[in-house]
Amino acid sequence: IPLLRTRCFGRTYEYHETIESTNDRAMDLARTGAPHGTVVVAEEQTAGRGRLRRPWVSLRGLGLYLSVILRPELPPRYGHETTLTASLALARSLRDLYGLPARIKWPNDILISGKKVAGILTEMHSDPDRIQFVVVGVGVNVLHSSMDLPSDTLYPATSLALERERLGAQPSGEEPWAWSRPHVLAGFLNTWEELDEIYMAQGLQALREDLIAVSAVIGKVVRVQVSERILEGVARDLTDRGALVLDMEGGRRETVWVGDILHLRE
Ligand code: BT5
Repeated sequence: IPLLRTRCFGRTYEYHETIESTNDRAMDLARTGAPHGTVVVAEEQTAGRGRLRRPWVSLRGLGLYLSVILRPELPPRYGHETTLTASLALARSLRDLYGLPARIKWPNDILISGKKVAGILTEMHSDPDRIQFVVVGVGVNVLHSSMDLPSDTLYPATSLALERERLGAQPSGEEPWAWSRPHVLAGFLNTWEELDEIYMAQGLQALREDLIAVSAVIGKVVRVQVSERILEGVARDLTDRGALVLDMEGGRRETVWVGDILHLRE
């Protein structure tokens, strides 16, 4: 991986031309002891998935599909924090290295100008009181033209290449950060390892302000599916643990730990 500057993320690395799902492969590797920071990358997935078994469209040569094994020392109820750390790392690397206004649609989608450019799927294996490992799967639409993008999605889709063209975004910084999948991958892993170290040492609260600053939802009216319930309210805040605080009609407050944002508006 060119320009990779990490100590641990991506140093153990597996590459596949084609695979069903990088998450399945990473779960298998993790079960047999693969270390923290192990990365599985594929050129193409034949059964890429999102949450709740929804499909993730994974086209050969156009997108970045990877999974990372993490071994945080946490009780299982805080496993979702790794999703937020990954979301922040991806949003930040796209902003800092490519000049793209990437935002987080809590907790696991990356949007640019309101369209979905990447999604994150976190799966974990744990004992009752301790996480054994977490696999964080990330799919990014990199080189897709508008014809390559799925159109039957919950949310309109976009790619880095399309947004670059539309916004005239330029890579910034001293190094030439190319619009190629290996560069996107290296920039993301470099940023993620830095944030993961902060997270492991100080907890998610150290990233809370940054998460709020690049949020696509804070301050907006949102409709959130929480198991069988649908909540509508103003997304007001994130807690130190990354839960979403909603102000509901009638002044009631709800804190959502896991949910799916179906709709947002100003
Ligand atoms: C996600 O789920 O957004 C998580 C996607 C994670 C994919 C990665 S790729 C590497 C690793 N291996 C895997 O098998 N998965 C991970 P969710 O929030 O449930 O969103 C899924 C929805 O996004 C679908 O139902 C579609 O509406 C939409 N979608 C599917 N493919 C898309 C794409 N390429 N671009 C934008 N939206 C897409």
